[in-house]
Amino acid sequence: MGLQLPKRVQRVAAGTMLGSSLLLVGSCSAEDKAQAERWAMPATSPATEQAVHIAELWKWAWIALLITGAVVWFLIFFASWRFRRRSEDEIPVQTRYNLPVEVFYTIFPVIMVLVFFFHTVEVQNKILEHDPDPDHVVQVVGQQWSWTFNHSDDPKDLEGPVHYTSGTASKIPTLVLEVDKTTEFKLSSPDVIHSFWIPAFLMKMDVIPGQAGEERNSFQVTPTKVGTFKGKCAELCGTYHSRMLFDVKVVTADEYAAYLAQLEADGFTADAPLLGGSDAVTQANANTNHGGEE
Ligand SMILES: [Cu+2]
Repeated sequence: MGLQLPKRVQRVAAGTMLGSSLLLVGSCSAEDKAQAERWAMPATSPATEQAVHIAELWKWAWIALLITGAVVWFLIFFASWRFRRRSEDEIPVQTRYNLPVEVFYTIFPVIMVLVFFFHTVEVQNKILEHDPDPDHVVQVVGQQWSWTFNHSDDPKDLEGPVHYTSGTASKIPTLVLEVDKTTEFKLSSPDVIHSFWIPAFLMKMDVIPGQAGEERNSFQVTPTKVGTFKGKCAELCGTYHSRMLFDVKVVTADEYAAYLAQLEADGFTADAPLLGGSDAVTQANANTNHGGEE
């Protein structure tokens, strides 16, 4: 019994495998390599102070898993080579109930899960930390099927006057943020659950109806890179879910002030944040939208 290939065939097979895996490694493009170096995270990330913690957690999780993989692969190949069947008439020792091995493979995964859990909770607490005194507050409204961004004049007075911009069916809105300043996003939805996601920030949060103003439906970011990023809705929310895109522009302090002044000059000012629903401006401003590429 047992498939015994001639030595020559074995050698050719081993050579082919080695050759093709070297070829695979060698054929990686510069883009593949850059992607591997950032552990397949978006090229523009991490673009906030908070995202750095997530990028680190992701990286170390990969490293831990690759080490685990290497140990497991080694054990598989070592055991199947070392304890292979060596002759036609004898089968290798059939070991059962090896207590140390069983204890090892029961306890070790539990320890790994605990370590992952500990670091995940730690990072979650860091990225959900609320600075009681943020520099800016933006009330983000996700509504079927676009976004409204209300920039509060005074971060302390959330009911007060705002400058806003709103997307339409044909034009996606732009969320403008100031670099190196902490902005708090307060999420609200007048209809269904959406999810506010800026991939370069490595962070998304569901936009839950009925939670407007609640701390648990808000988070803060401190963008560290000037530039334009993409945003989208990450929760299937209806027919035109795929249209819930937006741009994010991180700008300098002067540009941010100029942007708010421009919104005001163009009449995109309200006494209170527009929270969608009957307030919904998505359709109302269909022709005069301030999509914002000034
Ligand atoms: Cu949505």
